[in-house]
Amino acid sequence: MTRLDLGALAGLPEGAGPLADPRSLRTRIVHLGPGAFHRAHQAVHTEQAEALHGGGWGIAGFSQRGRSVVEQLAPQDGLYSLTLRTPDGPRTRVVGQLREALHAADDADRLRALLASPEVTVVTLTVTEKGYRRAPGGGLDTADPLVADDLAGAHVPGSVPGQLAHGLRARRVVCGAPLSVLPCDNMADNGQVVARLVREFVEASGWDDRDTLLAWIDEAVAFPSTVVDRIVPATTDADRDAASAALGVRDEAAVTGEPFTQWVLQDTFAAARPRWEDTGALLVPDVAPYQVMKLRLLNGSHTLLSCLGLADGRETVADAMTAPWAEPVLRAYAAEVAATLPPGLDADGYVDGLVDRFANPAMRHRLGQIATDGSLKVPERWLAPLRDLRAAGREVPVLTGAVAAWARHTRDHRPDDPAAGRLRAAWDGPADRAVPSLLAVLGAEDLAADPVFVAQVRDRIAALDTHGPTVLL
Ligand code: CS2
Repeated sequence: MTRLDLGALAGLPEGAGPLADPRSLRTRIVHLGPGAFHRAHQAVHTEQAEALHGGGWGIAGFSQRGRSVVEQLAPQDGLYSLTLRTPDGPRTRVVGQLREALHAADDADRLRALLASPEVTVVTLTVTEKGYRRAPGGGLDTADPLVADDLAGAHVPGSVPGQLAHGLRARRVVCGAPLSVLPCDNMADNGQVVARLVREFVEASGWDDRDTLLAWIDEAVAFPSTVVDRIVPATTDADRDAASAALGVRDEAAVTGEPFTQWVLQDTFAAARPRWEDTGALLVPDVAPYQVMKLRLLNGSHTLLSCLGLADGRETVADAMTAPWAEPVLRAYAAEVAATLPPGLDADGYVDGLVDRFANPAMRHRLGQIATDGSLKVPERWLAPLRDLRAAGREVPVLTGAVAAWARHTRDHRPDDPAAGRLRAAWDGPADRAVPSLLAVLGAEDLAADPVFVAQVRDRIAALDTHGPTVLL
């Protein structure tokens, strides 16, 4: 089978081509981390805006670590297909908005040149929680080896804060044109988080122009916060085969996702952007209400389902949802957390939607994928509401059980987590120190120092060991 590329577009089945002609685009957006999620979400909204209004909003995607995404996309001229798993069966079509598939280190000069170009007015990021290189307190982790190398003057910046800071430094000198930097990862206040990391990088850089650069960033660079939502499982060989069969050409870069999509953007842009609001995205003054609802209800439920489901021998979210404990546990979790959401949100309706989305039998979203990097996800998803509720004097039985479920997961599996070594060490040390040590890995020294909470978590671990997930009810 020949490979998908620009030359193959004319031969695609009816309705399977890009919404906008890829040849009419130029690079106006730089994206860091062009993995499956970006390709199934922001790139698709951008293509829809392009089809409606033009503008030539092509994207240059820069992979951060591995090279497989570049190897899949570059021979295909950046083209790939998105298969939506709708209730009426899969729908596959090619998306053409990604015009350059590059690597941040191999193509560092191109990255810097694009960030300095006045043609580029938007930078988006999906680099996962760990890609931001934050220390547990939230600031730049200067002890992270990539950050430390960058601060020591590495010629090619390896960390995301380093790449952004170098790019902005070049931009100020080359054109000084305003720019918007939009993180699209699951973190509260993600815009402010990135603004702080970039500033701290510049402050620590030792560059002689750092004060001028910081003043220019304040004036010319916006960091809108965003909330992104679409369930996008890691692509499997079977997905690639099915997409290729539907297209009649081989697609090594195929992605799949659910039909649902949400994008909420803080309306504080500094420069031109695609009209995403005409593609269903919401532009609002403050994304926080949407952010807490999504992080705490959707992502929090996901993490809970992954810990409980893997312990129950389940493989995917949909498979876990067929367990008798799953929906009652999700609803009990949501009922506890809902008290921490801003007033006026329809939490019940949101949870009904989640139950349907999670149960979609056409989606094969592996629990093991969600369980990765738990030490960075748990604080955002569970500890923020847990602290809010405890501060209000409320009981938190389900969240305590959730923390216990995660603790068991770190005990019984070898987690794929940047803190894997410290998690293992917590269990290899004295038994009575295991729970406080795990909480310390989460950056929750306050909870680790609370003997009542520690005893409750320990009790719930034992209860889960004996009785399974229904102890959360
Ligand atoms: C998931 C998210 O892997 C995870 O941690 O909770 O990737 C989730 O599928 C997306 O945020 C949905 O928008």
